[in-house]
Amino acid sequence: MAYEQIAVRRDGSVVTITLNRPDKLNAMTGVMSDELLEVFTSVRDDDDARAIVVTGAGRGFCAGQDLTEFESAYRAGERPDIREHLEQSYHRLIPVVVSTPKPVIAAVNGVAAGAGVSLAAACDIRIAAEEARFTQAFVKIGLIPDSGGTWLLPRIIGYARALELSITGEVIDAETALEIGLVNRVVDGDALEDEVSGLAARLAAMPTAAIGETKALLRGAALLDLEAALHAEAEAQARMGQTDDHLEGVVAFAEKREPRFRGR
Ligand code: LHQ
Repeated sequence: MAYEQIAVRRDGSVVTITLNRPDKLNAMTGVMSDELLEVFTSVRDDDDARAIVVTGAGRGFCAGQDLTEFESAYRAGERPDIREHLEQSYHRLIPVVVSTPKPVIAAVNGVAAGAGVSLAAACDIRIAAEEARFTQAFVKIGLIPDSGGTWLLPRIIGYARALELSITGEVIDAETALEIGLVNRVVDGDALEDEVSGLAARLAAMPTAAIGETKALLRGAALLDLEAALHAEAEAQARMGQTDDHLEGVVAFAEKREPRFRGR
């Protein structure tokens, strides 16, 4: 399938999605959002796709909403209906990224701004190039953090830091992002692709059904008390106990060999 604003590559069971508007730092348009939604939706049901990488072409990861999409309306003094725009794009895309039952890695190759930070935050693991920068740019144009920004960021870096970044719009570099836990690792820009493809391949070889359940449990646990979390764990563990991968894992351990997991 050919896409207009993203590129999709398959290496074995790893799917790499590249935001592909490098001249505009991969700013998000309606087309890009629809294309991402389509890939994430199709990968969800594809048993052979077992890890996903999201990255950007050129020197940006994603500069957030493409502000030129509304430019002529703004210049004419009009106030666009942002609610409708959000509901049509980010409200469909971000929950699908977050709930994808496969490991999703953001390879943050360059600047991430606004909804670009939300997209990275919706992924499970963020590996940043040294050149990466992050800004909750919304406030600089008189907006609040949308596209999940109020929900995702505090969960990753805590309330105080999320609030500070959100009300200042401060641009932070990759090292600072690492210090505050916004990214899991920072690597030399030239090493980013190898680092991420190695991690993605390792994750794709894991029991990915258990990874999907773990993601859902960790996400849901914040809303539960301990008793309810224990119950949810038992329900999921009962399902995992029935998988081929659980059997294979235990047998491989007993036989002192590497397990061969298949994601079911
Ligand atoms: C861009 C953009 C961009 C278009 C760089 N759009 N062209 C949801 C719903 C509805 C409305 C509003 O918002 C939202 C959610 C949001 O995401 S709001 C936040 C939107 N994003 C921003 O406000 C970030 C705007 N961009 C910037 O602040 C800077 O470009 C950053 C800090 C990202 C990077 O700065 P530089 O490295 O200095 O690059 P640059 O500014 O020179 O940009 C390079 C090119 O990319 C340039 O185009 P040009 O044709 O002049 O070379 C920019 O115009 C274009 N670009 N961001 N969001």
